[in-house]
Amino acid sequence: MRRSWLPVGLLWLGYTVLLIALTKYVAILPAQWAEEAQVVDEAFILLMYLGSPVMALVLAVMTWGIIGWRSDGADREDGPNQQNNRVLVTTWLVITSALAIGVLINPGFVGLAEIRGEPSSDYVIGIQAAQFFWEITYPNGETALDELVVPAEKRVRYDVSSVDVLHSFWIPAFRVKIDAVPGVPTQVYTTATAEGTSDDDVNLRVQCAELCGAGHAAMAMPVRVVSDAEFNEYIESLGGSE
Ligand SMILES: [Cu+2]
Repeated sequence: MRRSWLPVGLLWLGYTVLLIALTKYVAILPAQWAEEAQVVDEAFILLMYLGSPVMALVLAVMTWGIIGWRSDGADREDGPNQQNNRVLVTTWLVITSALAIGVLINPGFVGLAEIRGEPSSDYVIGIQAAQFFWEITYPNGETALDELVVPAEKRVRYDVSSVDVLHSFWIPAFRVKIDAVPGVPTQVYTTATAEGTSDDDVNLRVQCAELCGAGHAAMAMPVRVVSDAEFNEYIESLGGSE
C-alpha cells in the first residue's frame, strides 16, 4: 500500500502538467463570432484547468493499477478499508465543496451576469420555433424563414417562443443557446463581432438543440452577419418583395 504513494503522486503530477499543457496549447474550440462566445469559452477553459488535476488523479490511479499491480498469478486480497480516515475525508470534502461553490460563483453567476445581466439591446428579433423550422420576426414586423440576418457590433435580443413542442435556439458560433418552450417566452442576447456567412464558418447557423421530432437534425438555418446599414436595408427589402 505505502509503496504506491510515490509513483501515483508522480503520475498525478505528470498527467496534470500534460492536461494543462494540452488545454493551453491545443485550440479545440471553434472560431468566436460574438462577445458572448468569449465569455463562454473563457468559462469552458477555466473548467478544463480545474478539471485537469481531477482527471489526472483518476488516470494516475488507473495507470498504477495496471502497471504496479499487474497480476503475477498469485491471489491477492483487497487492501485495508479506508472509511475511518478522517483527515482524508475532511480534506476531500473541503476541497471539492470549495471548488463547487467557487465555480458556481465564477464563472457561474459572474458569467451569466456578463452575458444576459444587462437588459439593454439595439434590436429585438422574434424567433418562433415550430416542427421543423424557425420563423424570424424583425424589428419592423417583417418575417423570414430562410436565414437569420444580424447586424455586426450591435446587441440583439432574441425573444424565443415555440408553437408546438420543446425546441432550443442555438447559434454555435455565438455560443448561446436558450430553450424554446411553448407558452413560456425566453430571451437571449448576442453581440456579433465580425461580418460573415455560414460559407465562412459552418457554425454560423441556427441549429435546434433539443430533440423535437423526426426533422430535428435538419432544423437549421444559416446566419449572416452584416453591417448595421445592410441590416436595415435587408429588413426593409423584405417588405418590398411581397
Ligand atoms: Cu426543434
